[in-house]
Amino acid sequence: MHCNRVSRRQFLRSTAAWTGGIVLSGLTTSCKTGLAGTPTAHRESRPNILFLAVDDLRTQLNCYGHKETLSPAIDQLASEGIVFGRAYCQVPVCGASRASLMTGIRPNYPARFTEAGSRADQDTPKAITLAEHFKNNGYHTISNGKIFHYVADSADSWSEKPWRVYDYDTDKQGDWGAYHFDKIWLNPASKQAVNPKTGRGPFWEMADVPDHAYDDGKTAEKTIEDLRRMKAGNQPFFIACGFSKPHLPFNAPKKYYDLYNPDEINLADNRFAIAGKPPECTNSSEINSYSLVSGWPDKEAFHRQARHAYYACVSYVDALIGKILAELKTLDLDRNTIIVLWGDHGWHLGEHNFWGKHNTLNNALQVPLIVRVPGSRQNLRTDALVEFVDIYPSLCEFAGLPYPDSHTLDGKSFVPLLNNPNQPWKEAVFSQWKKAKAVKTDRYLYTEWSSGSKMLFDHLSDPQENINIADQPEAADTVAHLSSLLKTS
Ligand SMILES: [Ca+2]
Repeated sequence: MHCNRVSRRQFLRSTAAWTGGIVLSGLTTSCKTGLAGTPTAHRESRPNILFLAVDDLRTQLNCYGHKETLSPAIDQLASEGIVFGRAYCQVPVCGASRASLMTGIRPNYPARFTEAGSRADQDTPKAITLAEHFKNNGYHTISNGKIFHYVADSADSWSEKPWRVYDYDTDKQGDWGAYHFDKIWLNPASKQAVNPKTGRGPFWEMADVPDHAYDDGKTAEKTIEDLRRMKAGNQPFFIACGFSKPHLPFNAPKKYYDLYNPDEINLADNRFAIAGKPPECTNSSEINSYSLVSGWPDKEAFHRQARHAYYACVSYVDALIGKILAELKTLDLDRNTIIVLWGDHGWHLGEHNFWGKHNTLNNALQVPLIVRVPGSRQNLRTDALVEFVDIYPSLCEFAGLPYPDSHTLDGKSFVPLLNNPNQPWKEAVFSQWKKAKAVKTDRYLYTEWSSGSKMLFDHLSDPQENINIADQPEAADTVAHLSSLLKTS
């Protein structure tokens, strides 16, 4: 097991502690702020948490080396904090990934965290979620937009009823388009192009509207209002703000599309099948539930349009994040607020002619993760392997909270990496997708299916994952080692 079991006493004796802006990692000190669990926690004794989730955002950001994507606000955040260059989600689908992250518990197919609609309160009913743990320790916790997949999941984690522009309590799988059609697609032309099988509109649109016309703009405004409201009080806060873009459909205000010249958008240069790909490794069919996916003059035109639309949504969300971070600074809350930004899983943008998530290729598993801690060193980057189950224990350590009593956290706090980003760290991180188990090490990404199929990529010689070398005789020892690692996960 990859657990990091630490008793409350051990934790308080050896953890880092929040000291009003400086992370003291590795010091042998008691928690300076005293025992956690006091419902009267004071603002100055605990850092606030601003928890920014971005749906379906892969590392398609300027600060991750994708220079063609315009993400100035996130890049600025990255320059003030630490970029995790090799962070991995536990499950490449919304609900399961979020449920795992918010409980700090790994998926275990088929028992828990396997589906798009997985719920933490159903799969792990006894677990205290990350937000609930902060609430129980004196924080005022707020959920805006998409944090859990369903707004009703673990709703008692929050001090206030979790907020969304439209209440998804009644949302059922498959009727998203019909249910919210007039709210999601704002361009009148989109309503004329409906996929007859699903009732959904186009996979992309641009409408000449202000930021707040789409849901994410309203979610940002609500979050800014909450920051102002929390500023007036003395209670530390944990505000989670979950944006729904760049999840399909790629709908964003026109001005974000206009940031890009479509003729200059580069396409994936490996738009071909993986050599030796097991049949179990498949493309996502999600984009096909929308309209305007077919009928393009050629494949390149479709690839270019889909990338353009994804980039526009990234820039839209980036601008909204910029507004929130500007308000945080205006309110002088930035000096004692820890910011965590994450995308819930990766996405394919035409590599191998794949679009979307739902497999164990690196593009579906690798995620953006950026953390800014006031008073900590800035402009850091680490290539240490970290995974989403590490976020729960890390935030406990940042805030000087003990780990929850309800369950064992499967992750390991990455707080020490802020002091030394290059130190030896985890040998491997683990992901699952249905009957596939995957392990990522420094050099390799290996997947094993319950059917016996295997897939191995050497990221040193083949970072694009174009050739599955699992069956090559010279890879036998590597496969045996990685397979043994999987059995420990
Ligand atoms: Ca997602």
